[in-house]
Amino acid sequence: MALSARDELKRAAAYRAIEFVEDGMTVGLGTGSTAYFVVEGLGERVKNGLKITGIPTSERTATQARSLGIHLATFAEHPTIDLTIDGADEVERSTLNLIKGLGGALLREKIVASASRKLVIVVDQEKLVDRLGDHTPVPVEVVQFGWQATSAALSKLGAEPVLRHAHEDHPFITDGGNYTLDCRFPRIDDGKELERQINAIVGVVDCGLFINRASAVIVAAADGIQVMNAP
Ligand code: DER
Repeated sequence: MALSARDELKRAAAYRAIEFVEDGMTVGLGTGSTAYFVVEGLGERVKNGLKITGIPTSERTATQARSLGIHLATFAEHPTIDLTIDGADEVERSTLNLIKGLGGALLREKIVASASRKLVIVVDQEKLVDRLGDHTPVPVEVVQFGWQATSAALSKLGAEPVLRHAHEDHPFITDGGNYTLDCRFPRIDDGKELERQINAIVGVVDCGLFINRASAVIVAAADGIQVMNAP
């Protein structure tokens, strides 16, 4: 089936990122439609003899990786990860700070990112923004119990929290068994401080602000691929 123009860009960014993967690496495998192409490309290289160990950031990524013969492990065997390749929902041009989580996997993604020596993000050009929050709400993963009170506390930070649903009257449940509140903020000037305030709220597990975490961002555009390195 022919790929859309946007999927071609996502695939191009993904295949460029795979060039960073070396034999013997432990590789964090991201989640989402761009990370899908990363796992696809790694599967091809594994078929050609590449030896890697994958740490998946979601059950769906684990299923895809297994189907392609990629050896998976847990943090028990590999507490440190050499390189994680993942997507993002927004990339702030000037800082490479990210909003992640629209794919529903922010908690495992952030745990894997935190345990990684390098985090390479793969996006198409539409994900680039001048300021975090320009296009995307900040996903916040919260425990189910008392989520309404947690939502009220997030509103006090200036957010408009919306409970994410999988179907009409079924809230989306993350791999970790939690809810997600998508929080649109009017303006985000200090992502680190906002992340601290959000994560200080009782009931919040973590949020999709990935501040000072990306080592590099690979951006695919119609006129080519750009590798942006963190300042
Ligand atoms: O949830 C995430 O952070 C995922 O990486 C995802 O939202 C990235 O978006 P994509 O599906 O366009 O790659």
